[in-house]
Amino acid sequence: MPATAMRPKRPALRRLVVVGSALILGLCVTLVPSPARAATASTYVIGVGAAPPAGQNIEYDDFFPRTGISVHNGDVLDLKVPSGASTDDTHIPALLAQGQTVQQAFADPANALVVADSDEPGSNPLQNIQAFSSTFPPAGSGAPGQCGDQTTPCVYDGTTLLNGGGQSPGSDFFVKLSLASGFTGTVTVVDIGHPISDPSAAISVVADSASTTSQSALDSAGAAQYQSDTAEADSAIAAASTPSVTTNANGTHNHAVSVGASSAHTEVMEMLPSTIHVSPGDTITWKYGGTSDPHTVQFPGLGLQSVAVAPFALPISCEGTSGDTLGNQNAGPPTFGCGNATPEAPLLVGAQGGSVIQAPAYRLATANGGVYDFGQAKSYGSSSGLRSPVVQVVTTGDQGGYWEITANGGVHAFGSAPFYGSMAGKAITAPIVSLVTGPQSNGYVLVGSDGNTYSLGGAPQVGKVLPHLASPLVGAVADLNPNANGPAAYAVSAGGGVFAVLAAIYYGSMGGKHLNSPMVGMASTPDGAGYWEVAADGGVFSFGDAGYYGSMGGKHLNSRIVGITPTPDGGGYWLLAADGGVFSFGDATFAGSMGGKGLSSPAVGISTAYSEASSGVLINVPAGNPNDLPSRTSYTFSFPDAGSYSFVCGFHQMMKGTVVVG
Ligand SMILES: [Cu+2]
Repeated sequence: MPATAMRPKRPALRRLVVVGSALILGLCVTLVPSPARAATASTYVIGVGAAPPAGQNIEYDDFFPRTGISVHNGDVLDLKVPSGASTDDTHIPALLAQGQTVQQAFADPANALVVADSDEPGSNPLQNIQAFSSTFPPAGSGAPGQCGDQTTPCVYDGTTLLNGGGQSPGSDFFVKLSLASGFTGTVTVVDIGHPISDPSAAISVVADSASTTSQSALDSAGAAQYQSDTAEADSAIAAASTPSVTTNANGTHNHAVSVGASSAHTEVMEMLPSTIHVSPGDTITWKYGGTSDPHTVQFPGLGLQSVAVAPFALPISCEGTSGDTLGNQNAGPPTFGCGNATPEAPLLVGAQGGSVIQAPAYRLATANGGVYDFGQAKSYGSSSGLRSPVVQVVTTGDQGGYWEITANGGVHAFGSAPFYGSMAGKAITAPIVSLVTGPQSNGYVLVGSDGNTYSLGGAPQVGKVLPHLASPLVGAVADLNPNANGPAAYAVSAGGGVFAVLAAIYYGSMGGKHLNSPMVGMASTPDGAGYWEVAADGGVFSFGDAGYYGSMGGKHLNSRIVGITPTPDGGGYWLLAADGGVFSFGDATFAGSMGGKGLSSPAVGISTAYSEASSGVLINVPAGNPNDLPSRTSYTFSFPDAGSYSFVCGFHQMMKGTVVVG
C-alpha cells in the first residue's frame, strides 16, 4: 500500500529513515553463513522490495530472493526493506500460518487494507486499518510488549499469521522461527500490502542435520532476480509508452495512455508516457496499468494544492468506540497521530470536479463590487451598493466560488465560498487589504494595512504581523507549501517588505531597497517555496523558487498595476491594471480584459481560475479480495483549449506528466 501524497507525509518519512539508518549500522556485524548443525541461531536477510535503478520509479513487489532459501528452525529472518526503495512504497511482510494459502490470507477480511466503517455505515472506506495499526509489531519500536527489532525479534510458531505491519524503506522486521521441535517444511512470506498471489517467498526449514543457504548465496540469487525483475519492468514500460489513438464520433481523437504499468513482480510508478501531445478538442483516456496500488489522475499536477480533489476526504480522524477524534494531520502515515487507534482516512473514490480541462484564466473585481470573469472562470454573482470599496477577490480552493473583501472588513461570499463572518461594522484599526485562507481551512484571516489581523471561523489566531511597520501592508497571501508545519501566510508592505507569518519561510524581499514605485501586491508559488512582489509601475520581483517571466516595469502603462496572480503550475502570472487591463507572462495565456472598456470603478483584484479535477481512485480489485473498494480502471478527460496541463497521481507524487494541447 502506498504512503500518501497528502501534505502530512514528510515528517513521518523522516522519522522512519532515521530509524532505518540506525538499524543498518547495527547489522553490519551479523550475517555469518550457517554451517550444518549450527549450534547458535543465524540471521538471514531477505529483501522486501528493492531500490530501483537511478532515474526509474519501479516498485518491486517481490522478495529477494523468493526461492532457494533453506534455514534451520530457531534461525532469525530479517525481512528488510532497502533504504533506497521507493519512498512512496510501503510493504507489509507477513508469515502465513502453517496450512494457510496465499489466497486464503488475502481473502481474510482481517488482512484487508480498506474496509467498511463499522460505526458510520455508508461512509467511505477506511484505509490501513490493520496494516498500520500499532497493535501489530512495528519493527524497531522497542516498546514493551512489541517485537520485530533485532534485540526482540517477533516469534513465529506457525499457528497464526504473523503480520509485520507497514514497513517503509530502511525498515527491518526480525522474526525468530520457533516451530515445533523437529519441524521441517515450508514457511511462506507474503506482502499483504500488495495482495497479488505471486510473489511470495518460500522458506524451507530443513533438518538440523541438513545444510542451510549461505547469506552470500541468498544475496547473489537476490541480485539475479533483481536483474530479471527490472527487465520485466522495462518491457512493461516499453509496452505502455505509446498512446493508442482512435477517432471519436465527432472527428477528434482519443489517446489511450497508461497510469503506471506492471509485470509479475513489479509495478511501475510512472505516467506512461509522461508527456502526451494532442490537438484541441481531443480526449485522453487514462487506463489503470498497475496491479495492486491505487492511482488517480489529478489536474493541476502539484498545482495550487487545493484538497478538493485529494484522494483522501480530509481531515483524517482516529476511529473510536464512542465517536471519532481528529487525528494529527501533520503526523503522517502510518499513525496520523492516532496512537493505538486506527487512522480513519476515507477515500474519495469517485471522480471529482468534472472531466473538461480548460486553459487557466482569471476573474477581476472592481472597487464597486463588479466581478468580471474570463476564460473558464464562472460567474457566481457580485456585490453592489457597497458602503466600502472592494479591495480584493479570492477564489475558493474548490474553484466553485469566491469572496469579495471590502476595506471596512466586509466579506461577501459567492458560489461555494463559505461565510465565516466579517468585520463590517466592528472595530478595526486600519483598512483591510486582504483575506487569507488555506485549502483545508475552515475559516479565514482578514489582514489590515497596519498589520493587525482578524481571524474568523476556525482560522488560527495570527496577532499582529509585525509590531512596527515602516510602511502599510498592501496585500497578503496563503503559503501553499505542502510541507509547512501548519498554516502559513505572507504579507507585503508598500515599501517592499515581505513578512512570513506562522509557519511560512522567508525567501527575501525588496524591503529596504530602492523602489521606483510602491509595492501593491504579491503572489506565492503553487508549491509555497517562493513568491513574487509586484509594484504599481508593473515591476515584478521574484524570490525563492518563483521564476521571473517578465514585467511591465519601464514600459508605458495607461494606469497603475494593482495586482498579480499566478498560473496553477507557477510557470507564469497575470498582472492587473486599475483600468482593467491584464498583462500575461510566462505560461499565462491572455483570456481578455476590461482595458479600454471604460470601467466605471477601478479594478482592484485578480484571482486565478483553473480546472481542478480528479479521475478518482483507479484500481483493479480482483474477485474475492476483501478490500472494500470498487474496481474502476479508466477515466477520460477532454481538452478543448491549447496549452500545457500538468497532472499527478494523488497517492504517488512521482507519478506525474504533462498534456500538451496545440
Ligand atoms: Cu499512484
